[in-house]
Amino acid sequence: MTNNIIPTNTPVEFQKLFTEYDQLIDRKNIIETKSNGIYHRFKYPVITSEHVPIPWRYDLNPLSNPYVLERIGVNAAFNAGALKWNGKYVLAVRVEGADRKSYFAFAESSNGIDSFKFWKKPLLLPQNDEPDVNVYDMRLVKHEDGYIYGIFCTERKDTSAPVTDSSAAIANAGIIRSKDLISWERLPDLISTAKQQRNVTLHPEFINGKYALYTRPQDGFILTGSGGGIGLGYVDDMTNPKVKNEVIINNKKYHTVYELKNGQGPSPIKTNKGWLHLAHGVRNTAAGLRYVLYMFMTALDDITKVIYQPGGYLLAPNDQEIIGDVGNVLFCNGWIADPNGKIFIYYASSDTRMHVATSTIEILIDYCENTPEDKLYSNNSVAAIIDLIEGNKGLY
Ligand code: M1P
Repeated sequence: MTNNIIPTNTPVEFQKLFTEYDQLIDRKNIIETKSNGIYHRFKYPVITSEHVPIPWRYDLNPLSNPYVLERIGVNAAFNAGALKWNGKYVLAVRVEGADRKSYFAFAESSNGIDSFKFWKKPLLLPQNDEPDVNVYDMRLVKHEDGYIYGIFCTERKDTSAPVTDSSAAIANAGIIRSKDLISWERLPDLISTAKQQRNVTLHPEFINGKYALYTRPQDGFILTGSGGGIGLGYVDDMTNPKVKNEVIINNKKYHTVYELKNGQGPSPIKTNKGWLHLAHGVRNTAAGLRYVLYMFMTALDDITKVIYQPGGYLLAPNDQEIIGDVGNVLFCNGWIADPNGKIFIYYASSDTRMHVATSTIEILIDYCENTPEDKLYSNNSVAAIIDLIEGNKGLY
């Protein structure tokens, strides 16, 4: 029994909640045997809104809650940062309440694929002078300076917008750091020249003695305007996080899966062949925006230089993943590489739930090196297929 905290005299309705909850947490995940060879999906999501602990949602006192009503609803649990910590697979989950406010809550699992359990309480985020209205999409990265950084989007109302626009918002990167994932120090928000910043994360190593930050500068809250692309800039001191020399290292491009916008996912993983990057690419369709995940690699001696970029997507919404609060979206801001080379890709579907897909460093390098790049014209795509067919002559 996962949550043996209900006294035996608890009304049976409350006990039922805990029993069902425990069954969900204890459910074993099942690897999908059908695979393209690049990764394996799993049958069950690893975290959903139902994984949020009962005491966070219910008043368990029968006197004040005689009808066993859920008092604080959860809308979704998605877009989690990830880190291997004390031998556990730890996710910093974006939990979104029924009130539309997101917050962060840590959950951990021993094997990375199932039995994720939330820690005792969600994170009460330290605030700067201007409080965050909403926070989301934390990237967790262990930097070589000895700190674990949590870089997330902080959103506030755009007070310069006309009063008729009640939705206008400004997004920026909020930054916290810790040495134990328990006590967190809030640093100033990112200082950059862009009006909006989302999808910011930290390169895990110093570059020429400076912190290197992946950014995504854009003009509007949803639309990139003249900005967009995955940027890279440098910061001298994280306690005064002013980004300098920001350049775009991976741009949006016409008629690709990242035509409208893109964003760095988690911090890149170092390999002996280069840095592995996972990002999201967005295009427009008649049914709205479609978010997919794609990969690229950058050079070990120059992290601004893309050395491989397979054409198309690595992962796109599949079956039930297409449906959710914001449909047709895959988003990833957390992955974990084990010392044996196994990789756990924690991705969210349709702004609703968390999944895992597994692969290895070796396979993802092979995927990046040997998948034809997008040559931007249909006929070039056909030429790549014909090359493959020719190469396969006599082999089947
Ligand atoms: O709704 C899809 C995603 O939209 C945003 O992504 P981007 O920053 O690329 O525009 C984010 O708000 C993300 O949380 C969300 O999943």
